[in-house]
Amino acid sequence: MMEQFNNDEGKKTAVLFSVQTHGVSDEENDSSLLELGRLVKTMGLEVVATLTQRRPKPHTATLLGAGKLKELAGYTGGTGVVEGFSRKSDDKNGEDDLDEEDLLGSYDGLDEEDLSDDPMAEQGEQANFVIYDGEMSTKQLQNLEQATGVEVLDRTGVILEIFSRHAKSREALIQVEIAKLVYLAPRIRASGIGGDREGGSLGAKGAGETSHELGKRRIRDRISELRSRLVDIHKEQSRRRSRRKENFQVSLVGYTNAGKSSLMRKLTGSDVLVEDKLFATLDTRVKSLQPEAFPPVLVSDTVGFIKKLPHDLVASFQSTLDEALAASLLLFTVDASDPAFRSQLAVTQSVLSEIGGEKIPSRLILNKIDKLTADALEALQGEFPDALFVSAHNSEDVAALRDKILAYFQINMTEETRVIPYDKGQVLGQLRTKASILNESYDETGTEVTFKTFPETLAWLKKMLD
Ligand SMILES: Nc1nc2c(ncn2[C@@H]2O[C@H](COP(=O)(O)OP(=O)(O)OP(=O)(O)O)[C@@H](O)[C@H]2O)c(=O)[nH]1
Ligand SMILES: [Mg+2]
Repeated sequence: MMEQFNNDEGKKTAVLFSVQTHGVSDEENDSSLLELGRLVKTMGLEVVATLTQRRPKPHTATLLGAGKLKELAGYTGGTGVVEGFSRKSDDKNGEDDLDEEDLLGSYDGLDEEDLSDDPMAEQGEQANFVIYDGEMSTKQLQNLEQATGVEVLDRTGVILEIFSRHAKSREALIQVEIAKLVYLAPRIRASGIGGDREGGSLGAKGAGETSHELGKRRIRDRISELRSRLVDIHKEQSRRRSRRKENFQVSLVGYTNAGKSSLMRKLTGSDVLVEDKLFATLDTRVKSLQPEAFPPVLVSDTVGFIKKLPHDLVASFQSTLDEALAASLLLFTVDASDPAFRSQLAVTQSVLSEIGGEKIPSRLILNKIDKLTADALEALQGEFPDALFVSAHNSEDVAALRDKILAYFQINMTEETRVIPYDKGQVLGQLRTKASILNESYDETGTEVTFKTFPETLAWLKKMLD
C-alpha cells in the first residue's frame, strides 16, 4: 500500500488537512500541521496546500463536512463525493452537522469555518496524496479515498512510513514491521491489502476461509512470529545490559530532531547519524564518554518522541526505551529554538513516565541556543534556571555538559570502606556491579573494599550484610 512513493522519480505532492475541534487553539492546530508538514517532507513528498476545518468533532464518515470535502477533492482531481452516502443516512446516526451544533449550542457558531491557506487548486496544482493530521478509521479512509481519488494517509501512516525507511538494524526492522502490521490489520479488506505479498509462504488457506479472513490470519501469524523473534533479541540485549551494569549510564531522551544524536557524537566521539530529518535515529547506541572518565560513563542515544504517537508504536519500541530506563541519569534534550518546545518536552516527560522513567533523576538540556537571540536566551534562562543551555555545535558547551554529567555522579556518590565476609562472596560480586571499586584487600575476616556508590546501594549493602 505505501510502497509506491519509494520511487524517487518526479516529486510527489500532498495536501494536508486537519479538523480543529472544540478546545484546540489556533496555535496548537497550526503547530501540529507544521510538524505534519515536516514529517511529510521527511517522507519525500512536497506539501502543496494545507486546510483546516473547525468542527465540534470530526465527521463520522468523512472527517470533513460535505463542502470542505469538495474543496479537498479540488486539490486531487476527485469528485468530492462518497457514493451511496446520503445526508439522510448520516442523520440516522445522529451525526448530522446541525444536530451536533444543537448539542454544542455554545460552540462559537463556527461549525464549519474555512481556514484554508493558498488555494493552489486554482493554479491546477494536483496532489498525489491526502494526509490527515490525526488518526482515522478504516471507513473514513475508504470514504476519503473515494472522494479524493488518491491515496489517503493519517499521521500514524506517515510516521510508520518514515520508520520503515529509517530502520536499519534487525531489531528496528522487526519492530517497524510489527507496527505496520498492527496498523494495517484493521484496514484490511477483501480487496486484499497485505494479502499476497508474502507469496503464500505463511501457510495454506484454511477450509472455507475468505481471502479477507485469510489476510487477517496471515497478519496475525506473521505478527506472532515477529514477536517471538523480538523476544530472542531482547533476551540477548538484557544480558548485555546486565553485563554493563558496573558502568554509569546517562541517556539522551527527547523530541525528534532535538539534537540528541548531535550531542551523543560530541560527547562520545562516535559517528552516530545526525540528520535534519524527523526520526533519524531508530536504533539505540551506547558509547562511553570521551575523554574517558573514571569510572567510565556510558551515554546512550534513543529514538525521538513525537506528539500523537499511537501507543502501539510506542510499545513496539519498548526495548529501545528500555535502554533509556537502564540509565541512572536522563538528559532531557530540547530544541530551544523550536517555538513548540514546551509541549514537546511535556510529551517526552509523559511518555517516559508512562513507561516507568519518572523515578530516574533527570537534567534539562536546552540545545540549539546558537539559533536564539541574546534576549530570547536570557528569557529562557530566567524561565528554566536549572537547565543547562548548550549548542551541540559549540565544543565549550559540550565540555560543560560533560562536566555536569561527571559532577552528577561525583556529587551523588560517596566513598565508603566495608569488610565483606568470605561467605558473602555473592554480595561482593553484586557490589562490583553497583559501585565503582577503588581498592580491594584481603584479611582473615573477609575482603576489605573501598568503593564509591549511591546512597541506595549503601542501604542495599547494609541489608545484605546484617
Ligand atoms: N543550529 C543547531 N543545529 C543543531 C544543533 N544540534 C543539532 N542540530 C541540528 O538539528 C538536526 C537534528 O539533529 P539530530 O542530532 O539528528 O537530532 P535527534 O534528536 O537525534 O533527532 P532524531 O534522531 O530524529 O530523534 C540536525 O540537522 C543537526 O545538525 C545545535 O545545537 N544547533
Ligand atoms: Mg537521532
